Amino acid sequence: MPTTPKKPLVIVTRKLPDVVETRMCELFETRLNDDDKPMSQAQLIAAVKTADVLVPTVTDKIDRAVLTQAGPQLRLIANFGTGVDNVDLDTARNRGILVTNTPGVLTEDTADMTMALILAVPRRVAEGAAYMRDPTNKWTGWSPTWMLGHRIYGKRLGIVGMGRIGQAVARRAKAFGLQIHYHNRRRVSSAVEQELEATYWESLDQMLTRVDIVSVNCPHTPATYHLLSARRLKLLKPSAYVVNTARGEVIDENELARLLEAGAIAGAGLDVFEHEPAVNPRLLASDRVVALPHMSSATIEGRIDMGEKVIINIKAFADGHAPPDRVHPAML
Ligand code: 8YV
Repeated sequence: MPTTPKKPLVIVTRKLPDVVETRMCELFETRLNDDDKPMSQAQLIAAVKTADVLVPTVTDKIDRAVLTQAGPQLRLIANFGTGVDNVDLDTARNRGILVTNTPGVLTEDTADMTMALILAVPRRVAEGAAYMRDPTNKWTGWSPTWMLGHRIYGKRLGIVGMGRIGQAVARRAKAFGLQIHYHNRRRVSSAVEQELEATYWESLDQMLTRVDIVSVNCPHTPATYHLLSARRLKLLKPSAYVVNTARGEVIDENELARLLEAGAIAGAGLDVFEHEPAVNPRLLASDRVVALPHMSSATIEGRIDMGEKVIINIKAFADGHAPPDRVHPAML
């Protein structure tokens, strides 16, 4: 009689949408985290000692200290997320552990939220909404000189990182009348440049001196850590805005806070922070900042799509095939 292959033991570090968890439990021997409390390092180590597959998220640091404790049965880290800066990819590769992610399915949602911040900061959307909600304020009606923000139509947007999300931001921004400028390791195809009427800047420094709004849309890798360094942030015009829906680590957050306080930058729309979940209090204190709790990809549709990608990667792996979303460090 043929034997049924053993189902892999899959440990999921955070609560996922019900439909995703149900399907995972049908397909694999799955251990869930019902109370959604982030795992401690000791719990992560215990998980990698027994799991065949680990499903972590951005809140789990799967670093060298964790990976060197992994048992030989751990063969796949199926990250629930596109960014994989939470995983030490070199150590994983050296130990023969595959890493997969969930690319593509959160592009449009993240680009929508980026556009929302590009609008919200110059047009003071959060400030206006907070004013109306505050019971100590009594709105006395329209005034020609009150709540004036800045027009975005006709301004220059500088996109740092012209991958899937950067291009999706550019498409939206173009429709709002922004002129698209971008910096990327590689120039994108001329067809894409033509569609977006986008200007390529090989020099990030030069682009920063010219743009009115900067949008960070590149992954966080060793090469992009503090890409917007103190020196580069100082190149921005005092009227410029900074929007970040990628990773906090790409910007020198302390310097950003300092420049905002000094009035050397006009404002910032931030969905991500350098030391999450800690947020620099100087940023929160500034009325030039719209801060969001890392929610750019937070749609139920997106989370289910991410879960489906994770399931497809694990299923392919369990069936002896190459999972489709393998992460190759050299390609990051
Ligand atoms: C996710 C993200 O919500 O996928 C990413 O890279 O930044 C987020 O939008 C999170 O990472 C899930 O792990």
